[in-house]
Amino acid sequence: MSVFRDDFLWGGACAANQFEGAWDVDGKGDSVPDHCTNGSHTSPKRITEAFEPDALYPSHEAIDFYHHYEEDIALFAEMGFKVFRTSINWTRIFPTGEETEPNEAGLAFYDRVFDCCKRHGIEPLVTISHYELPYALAKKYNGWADRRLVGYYMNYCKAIFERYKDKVKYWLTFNEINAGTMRFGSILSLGTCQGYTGVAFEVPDDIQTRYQALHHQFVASAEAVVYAHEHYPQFKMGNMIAFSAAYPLTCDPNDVVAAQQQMDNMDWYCGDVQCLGEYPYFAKRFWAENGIQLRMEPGDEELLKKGVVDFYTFSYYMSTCITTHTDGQAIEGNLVGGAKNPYLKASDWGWQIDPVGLRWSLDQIYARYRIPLMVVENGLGAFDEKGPDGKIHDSYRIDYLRAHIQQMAEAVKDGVDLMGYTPWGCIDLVSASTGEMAKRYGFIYVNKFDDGTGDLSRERKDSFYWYQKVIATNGEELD
Ligand code: BGP
Repeated sequence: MSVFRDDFLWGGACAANQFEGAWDVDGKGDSVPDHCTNGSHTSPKRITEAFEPDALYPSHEAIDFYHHYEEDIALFAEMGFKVFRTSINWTRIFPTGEETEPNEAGLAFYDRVFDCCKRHGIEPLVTISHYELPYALAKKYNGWADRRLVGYYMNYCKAIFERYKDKVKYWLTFNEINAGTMRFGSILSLGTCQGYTGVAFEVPDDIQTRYQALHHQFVASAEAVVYAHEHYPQFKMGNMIAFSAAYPLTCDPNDVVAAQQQMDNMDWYCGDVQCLGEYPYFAKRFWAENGIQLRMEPGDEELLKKGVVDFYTFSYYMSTCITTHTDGQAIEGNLVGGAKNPYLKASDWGWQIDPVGLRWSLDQIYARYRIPLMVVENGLGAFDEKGPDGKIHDSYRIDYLRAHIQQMAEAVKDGVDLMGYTPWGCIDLVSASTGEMAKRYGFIYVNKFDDGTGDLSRERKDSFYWYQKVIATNGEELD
């Protein structure tokens, strides 16, 4: 007997800017990622205001899901997907973010995508904003630093809610909203990069601006949830957090406190606002010690209280260790690095692989919020080489996913209410951190390479057939 619910949502996840391509087609405007060049593990991607003729902008073509969606969704259906997590490209609907009328051609594209999902019995799970802010809003307003973004976001939400009310039930307000607690977030999610050109993740940091911008996102998220609940009671509204599982490197109590603070700032700061409807108890001290003066408007506190989400979703790739000692060896990671854990191995990109940490995270989150959870990103970014038979034998990816599913099952046995699982990049796509194609996550291989070449053809990897079996047996058959 499977431990997972009968209606468990098995599927996969993608984000518009990382796989759609067609960046200027059918009236689409340019978004912040459209201004980012490619990079690699060793050479960072850049953001440019003007498009440089010799530079490569990977989002412009990506894997061209825009013109391959029927083929791709058919492949997802062949694996047995129950759910497909994707995002709407804000700039397809409102090219600069400021229009009063949505772009019909953009809306029609997602009608086609959701209809195609429906034909295959796949439920869409839509991230409203996944690192795809209209560039015009970054340029004119310094992104979310300006409270007027709340209004533009709401215009966008109202347009897509009304249009897709019969096609989409599950919505996530912001991807990895806690990216805003880190410098990375300035480019990725907050768009607080007005006038900046250079290495993307080296935007001059201003913590006051960042936390104010994040507050505006909380307000926008809450307003969207309240609006959705009032007008579309059938909707289920979720948040999305890049979950950082942080362990103390040693049992030195100072390390324990440091690890706790890391999780407070990275995980619970945003989770508490979106699930409990208020800033956590430690926020005041954090603001004071970091010189942050948060400007709240009358009514904000009530709005946050009312706008709590129905379910909690998160990405989980790795864990990290925190230490107050100087001898820890640094590691890289999804948004956040830390110290090396001697018990864990890392991916080729230095992310420490820790399936047990997923069970621990699920238990921690569920203990705190007691609402249904969903793992909406997880996976192994790896170099895939074709074997002599011309196929991708990605046993390393299967091993990674199997171990994580086994730990999800343990968490379910612990009593966690887990709704579903959508591994990241179910079809190969552009990396958010480096802009590479070479960092592949998919069950489906795409012939597209870092230099922009490739015929975009799709091929099933070994993991495709493996995942098909996992879904068919509701997670029981993992070999
Ligand atoms: C998350 C993002 C995704 C995705 C993933 C993998 O932070 O929500 O957009 O890309 O990480 O990261 P990367 O692409 O850098 O390997």
